[in-house]
Amino acid sequence: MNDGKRSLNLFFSKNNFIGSFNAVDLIPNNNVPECCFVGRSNVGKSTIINAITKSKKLAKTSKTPGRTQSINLFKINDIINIADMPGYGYAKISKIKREELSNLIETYIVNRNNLLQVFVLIDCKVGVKDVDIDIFDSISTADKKFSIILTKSDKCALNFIIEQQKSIFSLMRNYNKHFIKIYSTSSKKNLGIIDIQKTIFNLSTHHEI
Ligand SMILES: Nc1nc2c(ncn2[C@@H]2O[C@H](COP(=O)(O)OP(=O)(O)O)[C@@H](O)[C@H]2O)c(=O)[nH]1
Ligand SMILES: [Mg+2]
Repeated sequence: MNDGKRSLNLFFSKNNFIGSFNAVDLIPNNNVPECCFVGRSNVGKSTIINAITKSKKLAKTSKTPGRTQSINLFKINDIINIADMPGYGYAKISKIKREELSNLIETYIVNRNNLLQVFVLIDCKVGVKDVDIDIFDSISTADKKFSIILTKSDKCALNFIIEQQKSIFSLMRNYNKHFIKIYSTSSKKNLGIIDIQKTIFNLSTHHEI
């Protein structure tokens, strides 16, 4: 097991930043399998990408919500891309900017043909909000697969996490064609990160584009 862990870490430690894009047409590497991390602003998208790649600053993290306003693309081991998406649902940016960002996210989900899986991050303490449901709807309409990652589990008691999972599972009955599974994670405590690594690793090897 430890060896598996070490080789996964080695796999993910070979990574590079491809670029930052504010239009889907501009994103290169559309022949490489890709997964993306979406979720509300400040939910922990960039932090989990750093936890997965075992790097401190591959993806820029921030205490201030609403910072990332473009799609940041990373390549892992030359064989799979990870996209760090702009956060949605942040109230303190203008309505126009908010709409621009949700259009960018939606266009990406619909048109990015090499996108194999979407990870939707949900803050364990906060749970699912209407803006998250909009994203589940967009992903299903685009006929893409998604999994849910509960983040910041270090902030919640185990019972609370279990209740949160139960309520999400019952909501997911509406999405059974596209929903895959729920992961419970803490980037801070390195919990559940290896399960995401395994999934991404498998995507990189068993893909069809
Ligand atoms: N306690 C705790 N805080 C976290 C965790 N992951 C991220 N954070 C914090 O949440 C804030 C937002 O994280 P960030 O990755 O920038 O969120 P993003 O906007 O979704 O990319 C930062 O202050 C992080 O340190 C976690 O697992 N546990
Ligand atoms: Mg971010």
